[in-house]
Amino acid sequence: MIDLYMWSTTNSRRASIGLEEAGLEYNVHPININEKDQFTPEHTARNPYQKVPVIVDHDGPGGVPVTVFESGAILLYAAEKSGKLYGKDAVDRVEVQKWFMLIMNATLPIMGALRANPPLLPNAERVLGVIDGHLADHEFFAAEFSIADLAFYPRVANWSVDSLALDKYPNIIRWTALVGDRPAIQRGWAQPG
Ligand SMILES: N[C@@H](CCC(=O)N[C@@H](CS)C(=O)NCC(=O)O)C(=O)O
Repeated sequence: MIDLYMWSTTNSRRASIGLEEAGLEYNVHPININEKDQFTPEHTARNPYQKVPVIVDHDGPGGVPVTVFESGAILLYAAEKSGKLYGKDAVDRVEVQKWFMLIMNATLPIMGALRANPPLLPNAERVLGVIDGHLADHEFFAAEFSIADLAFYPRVANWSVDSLALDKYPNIIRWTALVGDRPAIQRGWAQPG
């Protein structure tokens, strides 16, 4: 069984939708970051960076318990453990990896910093233009729904910075609706309940 420590945040829901789509069972433990629950000694032992989400898999590789922090690492872990969400073959896995890295390394940090740092707008528009162009002729980032889709969805589903209107990106809008219709996404998005 997996324990998921999360709050009702974009990064946390990346983990809950990932576990749902992977078909892995998990128990949710709310960590109320408004009440500073992330700074308790118990949570600091799980994640020295004192953030959510974190998972503890009591049946990790070889039956050894493991703790995973960082939502991207949790997606990779869920894909490895389930054998799902990581491309339909070795070639497609390279597609998943490219888009997953572009999203985690370039897209999310820029979008996340935009509210506090408005001059980043051209950078955000540039990378979103690349993603919109890719989604113009791809249903998902790779041949099948994957961790690349899971990485991006929480950011755009929860977007609220006025300077950047996502309706300039019709393919991202179409893709967001398609992903949001998936029952597993809806179950994960409803967490922590
Ligand atoms: N890169 C991390 C970011 C995690 C993160 O920033 N979590 C926020 C909630 S969305 C948090 O725990 N904030 C509490 C704090 O910074 O004290 C990830 O993807 O997991």
